[in-house]
Amino acid sequence: MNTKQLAFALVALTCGCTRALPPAPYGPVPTAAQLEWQKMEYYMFAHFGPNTFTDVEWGDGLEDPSVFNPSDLDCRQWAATAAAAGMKGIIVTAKHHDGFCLWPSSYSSHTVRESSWRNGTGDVLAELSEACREYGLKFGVYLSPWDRNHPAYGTPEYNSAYAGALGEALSGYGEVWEQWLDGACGEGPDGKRQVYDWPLFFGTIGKHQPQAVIFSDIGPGCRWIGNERGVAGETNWSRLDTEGFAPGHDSPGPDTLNRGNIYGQAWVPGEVDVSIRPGWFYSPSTDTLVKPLAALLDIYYTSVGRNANLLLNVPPDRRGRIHPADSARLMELRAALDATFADDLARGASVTASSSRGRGYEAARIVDGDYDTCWATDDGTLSATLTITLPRTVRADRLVLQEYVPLGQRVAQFSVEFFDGATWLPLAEGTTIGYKRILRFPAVETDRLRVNILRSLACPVLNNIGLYLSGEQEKG
Ligand code: FUL
Repeated sequence: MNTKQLAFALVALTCGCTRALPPAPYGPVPTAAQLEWQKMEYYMFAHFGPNTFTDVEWGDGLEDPSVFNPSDLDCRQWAATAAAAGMKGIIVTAKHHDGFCLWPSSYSSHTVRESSWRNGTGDVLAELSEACREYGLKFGVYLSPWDRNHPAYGTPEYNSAYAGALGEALSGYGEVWEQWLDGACGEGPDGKRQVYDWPLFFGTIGKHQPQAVIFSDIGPGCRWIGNERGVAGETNWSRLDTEGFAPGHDSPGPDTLNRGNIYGQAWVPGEVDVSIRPGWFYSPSTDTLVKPLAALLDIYYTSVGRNANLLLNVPPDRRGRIHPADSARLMELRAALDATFADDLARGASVTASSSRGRGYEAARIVDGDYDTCWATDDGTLSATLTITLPRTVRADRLVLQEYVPLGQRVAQFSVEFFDGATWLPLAEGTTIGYKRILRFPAVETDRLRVNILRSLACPVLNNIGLYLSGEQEKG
């Protein structure tokens, strides 16, 4: 250190303006692609294929490919609907269990090429990927490993055919941000047994789309949440122990997938997949059974509100368009969420903490609207209280908490209190926070809140608190 540097260091020390050392990461942390994926929060699933026309959920692969014949396919309408709904991407069933490929795959004879749609010249993946680009949406593909049509299914050759099909879907249509590999197999005790070559499949994805987040029961990019009801665990760790497990029958039980593992060795955040209708595929019989707004709001709060992403299935109809009943409901959901989250009542609040790491990690960082600034305590401090004093008394019924997950997930227990003008009263409590936790409670009037971090596995690092009043409840 020269004299000038020494003088600078001394001045910095005396005026206390040296930045505190950043907290070390705790446990596994997200890759850049996983973090970007997590920030997307909400996107569309599109189940589309022969089942759309035959009223079945699991086609047996023996269906005549000519049944696939959308009368007026318009993938730009899917994309426009998703974008207007505030969704950030679309994942399409490029190949479901019936083996039918929505692109003219050279590894199958059960594809759009064999259908009567556009005399066999159509390609849904080409149109949808193009529409997603036009509307600024990410594009993802689902290719079911279980295949009820492919003649080689049940033999080692199937693995190379499946990897070949994957390679086509992942190299022909631009960027694929999420690859969906479901674990279903309904072959039954006397059915065909396929030993999947997962390393080959993952290698194929890595070769063509190294940034793609891979969904399966156990990741590695993101994991199934253990049910199709739209409900992540109230406790939901983004860590999972995957050693010794495989997607499908060999995955951990649904309860584990629902909650993750507190000390899991891998970063595998949860994704909630659920359909807006009773089935995954379109059927005219469900036109009147699109989930009501209240059910979709519940799903939003038990997915995005519980540290998981929401993959909401909106199945295109027999024309090849999103049905008006579904799009109307999506717009209602968007309006309700916008009405709730447009105005952060905690913006401009003053925040103090029972403990803070020092310069650069002050409590005020959690209300500055910047994702990458945070409040943190000293390394040894595993519990702390944040007191949020609002600029004025407000009415509120939603609280958003966010941990800065680029440094791992830490908080295991917390509570929230509010000041009712005379005394502090309990408002909410919970276990994990993670990337985002949204607490719903009956509306209160208050000008002060306390967030008590009661148990953290390492020093807590929070980057955001938001307070809101939902439009829904105000309407009564
Ligand atoms: C499951 C499938 O069996 C269902 O048909 C649906 O595609 C769902 C999203 O995944 O594994």
